Amino acid sequence: MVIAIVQDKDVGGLLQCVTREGLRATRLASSGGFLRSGNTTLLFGVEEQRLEGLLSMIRGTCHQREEILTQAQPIMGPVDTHIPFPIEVPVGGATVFVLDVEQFFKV
Ligand code: 2BA
Repeated sequence: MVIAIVQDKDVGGLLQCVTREGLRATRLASSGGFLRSGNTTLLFGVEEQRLEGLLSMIRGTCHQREEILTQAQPIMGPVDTHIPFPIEVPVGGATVFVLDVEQFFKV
């Protein structure tokens, strides 16, 4: 199982690429705890032999960008109060978790 947190701008290209290769994906709307802005979490159930192919599609389609943070978000602690705003934060390409799946079935 691959969980990829992807910037919204990169999702279309990545999904086009993976569906062309016959891989399946589930798209969840999500948002980051730091910027509090929208991103997309993709779940891919993939066989081990197709894992590297999927990871290179993610690497090839997801790019790093600078996002502007204009004010402290409520979740940030007192340490953040000394940050001079606005600040530029590098976001992405993609944040990827690869997990072993114990069972997979459909009913
Ligand atoms: P955000 O939490 O909104 O984070 C956006 C970007 O802000 C991060 O980009 C990183 O460059 C910066 N950032 C986040 N937390 C920070 C902190 N405590 N101090 C300084 N800079 C910080 P990415 O690392 O590319 O992460 C993009 C998005 O991926 C995150 O959005 C979050 O939704 C997710 N993500 C990243 N690491 C994660 C993790 N370990 N667990 C769960 N989700 C994660």
